[in-house]
Amino acid sequence: MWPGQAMTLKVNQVIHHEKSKYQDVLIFESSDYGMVLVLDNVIQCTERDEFSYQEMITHLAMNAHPNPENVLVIGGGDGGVLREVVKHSCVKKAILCDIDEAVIRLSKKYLPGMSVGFQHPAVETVVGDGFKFLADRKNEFDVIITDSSDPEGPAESLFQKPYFELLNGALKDGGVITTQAENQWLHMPLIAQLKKSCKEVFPVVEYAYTTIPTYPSGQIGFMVCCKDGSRNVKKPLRSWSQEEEEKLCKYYSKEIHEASFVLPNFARKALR
Ligand code: AAT
Repeated sequence: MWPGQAMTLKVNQVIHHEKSKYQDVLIFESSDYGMVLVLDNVIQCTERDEFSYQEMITHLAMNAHPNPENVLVIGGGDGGVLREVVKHSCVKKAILCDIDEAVIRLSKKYLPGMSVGFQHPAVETVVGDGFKFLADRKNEFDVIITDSSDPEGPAESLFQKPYFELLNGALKDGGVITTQAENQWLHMPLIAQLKKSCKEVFPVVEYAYTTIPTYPSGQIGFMVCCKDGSRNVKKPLRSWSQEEEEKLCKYYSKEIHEASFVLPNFARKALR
């Protein structure tokens, strides 16, 4: 998905390598980025920079909702998004549905700083396909976060309109979603198509992005959508005090929330 370019990390040691039912799963210890989780040759997270992605994909949605009590995470088997979700004391239930038990099992063993999210009492874990899981869920969640791998592989269906229709149906009134929405330097046609599909389902659809050295081209975006047409998801509805925010988050702040929706002209034009 990124022709003509590659990302290299120095490997200290391969820790684990297996073919799961769905994908090639590799965990290695890098020289400078800590432990790294790789699925089908694509870096999913490193201990050094994961917080940027996990905080942003979570708090953009959570803080665009007035009172998120029931939260669903699709994908996210490393547990990092759950760790962020349960930082919000209003959360009563957080369900995670990842297709691959191997990701959950290995993250619990080798990525403790992320999988700590599974230990919270509000968390329930389901192993299964996110698309199928959503088929039976109606009017149940305040926030749904799709922390999925790229569309080539088991996550393909999570980038298409029928999936957004299922998300919409599973949300309560006023519900908010975020989804992993790729890189503006590399995937503009894909992002434009994604935005179009979301716009056919949700009245509010906005693209935001974060910086992260170990994802292709150093950035990754999110589609943030809301069922309530009058909501401005670009401004946090709720925020922590600066002191709390600095204790809880290494990347996200209320200022970054707003700034992350400001796009360079080439991207703004392509997504208009
Ligand atoms: N927070 C780490 C980042 C990820 S993990 C993506 C997860 O999505 C994986 O654990 C994978 O098993 C899961 N997944 C893939 N397809 C499905 C599906 N159909 N249903 C449920 N879970 C699924 C994302 C990194 C983004 C990388 C960007 N290049």
